[in-house]
Amino acid sequence: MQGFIDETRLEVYSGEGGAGCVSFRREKYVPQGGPDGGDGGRGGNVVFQVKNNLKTLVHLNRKHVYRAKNGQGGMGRRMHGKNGEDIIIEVPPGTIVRDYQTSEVLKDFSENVDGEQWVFLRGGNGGQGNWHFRTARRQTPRFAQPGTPGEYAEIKLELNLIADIGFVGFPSVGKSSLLKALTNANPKVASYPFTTKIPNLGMLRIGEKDIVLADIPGIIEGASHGLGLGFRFLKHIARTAGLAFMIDLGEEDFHDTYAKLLVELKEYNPDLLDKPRLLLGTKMDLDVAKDNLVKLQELYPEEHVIPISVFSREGLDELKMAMLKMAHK
Ligand SMILES: Nc1nc2c(ncn2[C@@H]2O[C@H](COP(=O)(O)OP(=O)(O)OP(=O)(O)O)[C@@H](O)[C@H]2O)c(=O)[nH]1
Ligand SMILES: [Mg+2]
Repeated sequence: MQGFIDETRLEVYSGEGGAGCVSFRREKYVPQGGPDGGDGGRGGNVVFQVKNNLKTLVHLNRKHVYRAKNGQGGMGRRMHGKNGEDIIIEVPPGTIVRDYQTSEVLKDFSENVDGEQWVFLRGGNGGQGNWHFRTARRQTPRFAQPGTPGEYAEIKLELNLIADIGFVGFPSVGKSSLLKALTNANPKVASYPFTTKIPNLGMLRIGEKDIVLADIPGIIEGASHGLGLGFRFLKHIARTAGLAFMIDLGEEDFHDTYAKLLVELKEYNPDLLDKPRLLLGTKMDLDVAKDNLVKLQELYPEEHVIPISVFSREGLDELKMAMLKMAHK
């Protein structure tokens, strides 16, 4: 879905190099051992890695500061300090990294392979230990080299979102309520039709995976010919992996809703009917809904109806799993 951008600001630090060590060999019967201070370890790098199972930047929304580890100082007996661990920041394909202040593009992960890494900031170098500084005239160097500092950057990550699953339904079936219940989005919900005027996107995290859900304005009969609002936004569901059709089972006249929705979508673009789809019966907390669910299932024995209620949260886990399967098939 073009025009929907997920973005987040990060501060990243690579690690400092560890200091070189000042040390002299100490052994029994060797009163004046030579210098044996080892080198410091390299500081950790700031590395980005592309992960195909990520679809959004939500996983980076809570923490904004990322630091690689510093290198360890050198030690006696010419022992090297350990290199500082890199910090690896995972991003979905399509992420763009910009300088926060200037907006200059630093990296574009559009053409990427799963697992591809990019070293953004290098860690500082470790300092050399004092044994490097031994010369004929200077047998006991009492100094070593410090590590070099790490680097810092303030950046902005951006991602153009494409919805995985679009909600399709008449006005007031509870599309926005469902988006609100499942994701970080906060769309307006109200009991009158056409509450939603432009599409809303929300991100649902299930374990390690993200799914982008799109709530579009309600569709009515004649939408494909321009009636109502939904029509203008049908193009936004053209690139989704699947559709969730929603039927309000709290309503008495739900019987032909599904057929009407299919007609409107087909008239608009027949390809939409080739997408995998789910059929949801909504508002199951209402008394009439139980009977209506049985009737809906009788009307469409070939469809697997998932009964849900945003109020009681019935069916939401089953729905999440079904959407996950659809989006990451
Ligand atoms: N009883 C019951 N009411 C619900 C449920 N989900 C939503 N509603 C109510 O249904 C009404 C419409 O909800 P919305 O989420 O705004 O519906 P929508 O499909 O986004 O409507 P439009 O944006 O107008 O197309 C609101 O009054 C909600 O409180 C539910 O699970 N149970
Ligand atoms: Mg709505």
